[in-house]
Amino acid sequence: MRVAALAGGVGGAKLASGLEAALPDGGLSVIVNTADDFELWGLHISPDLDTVMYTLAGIANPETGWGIKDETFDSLGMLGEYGEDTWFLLGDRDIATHVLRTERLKKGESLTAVTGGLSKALGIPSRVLPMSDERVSTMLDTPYGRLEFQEYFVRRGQRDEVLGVELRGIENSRPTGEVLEALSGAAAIVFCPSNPVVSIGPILAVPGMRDALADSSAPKVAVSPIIGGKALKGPADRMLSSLGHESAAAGVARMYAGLVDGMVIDRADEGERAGIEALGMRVLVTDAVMRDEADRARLAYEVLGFAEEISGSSGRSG
Ligand code: FO1
Repeated sequence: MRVAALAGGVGGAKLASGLEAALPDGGLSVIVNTADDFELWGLHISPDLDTVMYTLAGIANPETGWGIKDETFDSLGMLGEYGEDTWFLLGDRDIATHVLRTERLKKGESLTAVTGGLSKALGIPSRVLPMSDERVSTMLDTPYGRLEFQEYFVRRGQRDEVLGVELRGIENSRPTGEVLEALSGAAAIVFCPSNPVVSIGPILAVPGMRDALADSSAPKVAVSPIIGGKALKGPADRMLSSLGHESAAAGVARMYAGLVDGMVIDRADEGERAGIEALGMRVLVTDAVMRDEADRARLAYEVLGFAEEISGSSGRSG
């Protein structure tokens, strides 16, 4: 069974690792948001690609979910000594990833090829695919002014109200051949529990992505990143509210209406089942919190079972 998953950072990477564990080697393709990418000290940094890569390679920092475990920060310390502002915590080992990525991109390799090479070297059996090889940057309008995503997220600690989102460069982006192939060959497509505005949103906004999803006859299932009205991690709940969406599993379902066949929601949100079903979606209520690896694998099995059930009941060949 081949599965394609759409993912952003930490929450998406966790479910992706569960899916990888539940599938035969090579069965999973993860299509990752790259609109958080930015440049620092001349390095091309792709936080979500790296979070997914490190998680699937089993080397992610278990406390933060991003970065590498047992990391040291001597290079950053030295940059600080030179008087640089060290607001973005780049670890010594992590820096090697950015150095190589930057070098290979400069030589003309695509981000897809670079990521494939890094993933292979880390022994990852799945395909980690940037949503597109063109550069897209999430810009956020806040009362403080217009901020690049990482300035908002890390430098200013997500304290600003988000009043608008611009995906700079999105009109010139397109899904890569690898992404299109992953979607057309998938027996199930999973929207991971990532921020629907700034993680899944940019993936869906790549021109041609929605058509590719619509063209696929595979069942499409989304896992809500909002539980009991709150995001498990990050600012998704506040962002949904300030942008006029409902900070609830049903609010996420509304954003995905017409795109997905089923929503996976937590037991805490059982009361929202009828509202989501009214949108024409099937609903699976389960424990959607991933505390450890066992939870990731269990949720992944449940998600795949749910997709299969949808496939069977709608007469899909998927
Ligand atoms: N997140 C933080 O909250 N603070 C950091 O200093 C930070 C550094 C960092 C370095 C490399 C990397 O790949 C990710 C890093 N992240 C950091 C996470 C990242 O910025 C966010 O999780 C995503 O962009 C949101 O999906």
